[in-house]
Amino acid sequence: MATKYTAEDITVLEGLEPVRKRPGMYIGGVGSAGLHHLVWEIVDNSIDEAMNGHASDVSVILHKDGQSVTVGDNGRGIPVDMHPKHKKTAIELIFSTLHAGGKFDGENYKTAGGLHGVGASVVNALSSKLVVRVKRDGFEWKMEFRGGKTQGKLEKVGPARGTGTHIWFRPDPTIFPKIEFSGDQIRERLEIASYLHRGLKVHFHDEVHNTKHDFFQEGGLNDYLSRLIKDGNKTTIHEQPFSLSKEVDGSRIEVAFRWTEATDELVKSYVNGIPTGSGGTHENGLRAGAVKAVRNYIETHELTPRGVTLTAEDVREGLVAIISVFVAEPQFQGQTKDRLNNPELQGSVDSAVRPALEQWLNSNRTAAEQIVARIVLAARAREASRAASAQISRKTATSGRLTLPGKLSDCLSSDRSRSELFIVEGDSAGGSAKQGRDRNTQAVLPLRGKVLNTEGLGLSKVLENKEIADLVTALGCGVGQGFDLSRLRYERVILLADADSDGHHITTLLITLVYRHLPELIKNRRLFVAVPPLYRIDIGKETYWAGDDAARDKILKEKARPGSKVDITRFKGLGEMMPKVLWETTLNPKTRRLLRVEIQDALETDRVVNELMGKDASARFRFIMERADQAEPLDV
Ligand code: 1YM
Repeated sequence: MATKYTAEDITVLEGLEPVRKRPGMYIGGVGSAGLHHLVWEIVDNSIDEAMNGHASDVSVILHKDGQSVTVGDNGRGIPVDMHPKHKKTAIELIFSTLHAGGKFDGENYKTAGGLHGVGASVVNALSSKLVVRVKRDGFEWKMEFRGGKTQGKLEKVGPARGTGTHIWFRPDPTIFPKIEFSGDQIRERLEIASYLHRGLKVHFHDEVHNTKHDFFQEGGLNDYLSRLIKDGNKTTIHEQPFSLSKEVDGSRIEVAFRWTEATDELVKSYVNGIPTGSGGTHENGLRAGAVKAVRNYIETHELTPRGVTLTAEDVREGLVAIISVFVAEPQFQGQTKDRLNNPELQGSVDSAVRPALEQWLNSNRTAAEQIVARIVLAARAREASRAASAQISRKTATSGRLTLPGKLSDCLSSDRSRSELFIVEGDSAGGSAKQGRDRNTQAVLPLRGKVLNTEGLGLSKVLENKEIADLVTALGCGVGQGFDLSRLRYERVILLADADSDGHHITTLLITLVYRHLPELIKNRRLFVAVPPLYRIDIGKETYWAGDDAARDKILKEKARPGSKVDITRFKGLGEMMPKVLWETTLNPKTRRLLRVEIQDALETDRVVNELMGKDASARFRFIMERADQAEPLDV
């Protein structure tokens, strides 16, 4: 219960002249921000009254002239009784003297940010005209001021039902060079206030734009969080947000957050309902507490990934968070006074968030797993793109070279527009390709064993596979959110596997990997499949190469004369091909055939890749890429 307010409780220090002389000291400046500050001050008094349990509705009207505002509430009404010592009414003291404040018991928070209850008098001092109407004890009262000075006595208008305070004011044009209130700014601030003060009903009538808004958010911060995620077009990682509302050492701490797939971090912070755009101790405490909780969870459940260290930034990537604290004596810092500086808040917030979040993770295991996977992914993407950017200057920096996979035989030229990467199945085929290639422009990366089937796997799982991680590193363009085509180290990425069904399977797995995790390579027409020959056909002194049975038969039909000596060799694999032959048939841009991997129907491709997953690989191969015998040779 709030202590009953009487006029005796007001401490008077001085008149309003100092405010008119140096407005900047009280409202930050006389520009647009200072002008709107006047509205916030009066609104804050109404919100205080509501938050202390005496009012349910706050209303604001931006009048048609765009230069005057009315703020009202249905609270107790500003006291109108006479101050025994000063022989003035409470309302007059509140509006016409500086540092006059009400009496607050420990249970109440004053939301006023830094002005500590002097808001009403500051607004009055800086208004050419201000009219306050109070309904209280069965009557309506009215008092008028000009430039902060009373215009006659407190007037008893007449009997009235209900209670409340309404203040109309017009800022002083001799103080503010430009008086033009922004309906959008007021609306936004009021809407946010309705999120920060759950259950508060806020009404805004913008007479300039002829619009009316009613804000009431039952879900409080959680509703605000949903709005931030929706407005930012962010994809969430887990179903339910984490939220907390706790009293610590006399401060109220309210927090809501959720992880998204976004690569940035978004934290909105407030102190006593006032935005702290430059953060401060409460934000620091939130970050520290959240990071510690997640790290603890990862350690306790032995989820630490191999080969990558999780930084605090990894943990916070994609986080969308709101922290709202109510503090008895906020200290603000910084140029624009929008950073909270109360040192005790950091510890209070940290120690409120950490155990609560840890407990939440433990009782929401699905969400916890999704969050941890997201964080590991952030770490892997960070390391992959760091490696990639280190490689960018592969010709100039030796240290950059060292981070490339050891088995990559890179090309010598640093001209990316001419360079190609062959991804080759198996070490022996890799050996032939390495010897047979044009080492100036062609790089070779041999892959060992079967490639991981990535269909249906999350990026973090995919990157745990060493072969794939090496491939991503060699490409240099990063993966997932960190993908950047401009950092791709090669003009063409060419898959080279045996012409048999095993080879097709491997090609299919690699296309699946690219399709799901590096789709930009396909979209930008940078992925190709090489067509190595399956047959060598010697007819007399001439040698021909055929990629499949149909090509073989065509050559035999067209080239073989009756009686000519025909010798057909079927290659077992690329590995047994002489390097020179491999160059002639498969690598040499002048004579080879390449198939470009294209997606003609994205939805259909998605369906097929999905459907055929784990089924006959060569069938899938036929679906995904154009068939060799249908494809036009590419002039690349
Ligand atoms: C449109 C702005 O100022 N409402 C309002 C203000 C006050 C009270 C009620 C009030 C407070 C108390 C007792 C108390 C006051 N504020 C101050 C000061 N609306 C608006 N509604 N009875 C009524 O705090 O004990 C003094 S009274 F000075 F803090 F601003």
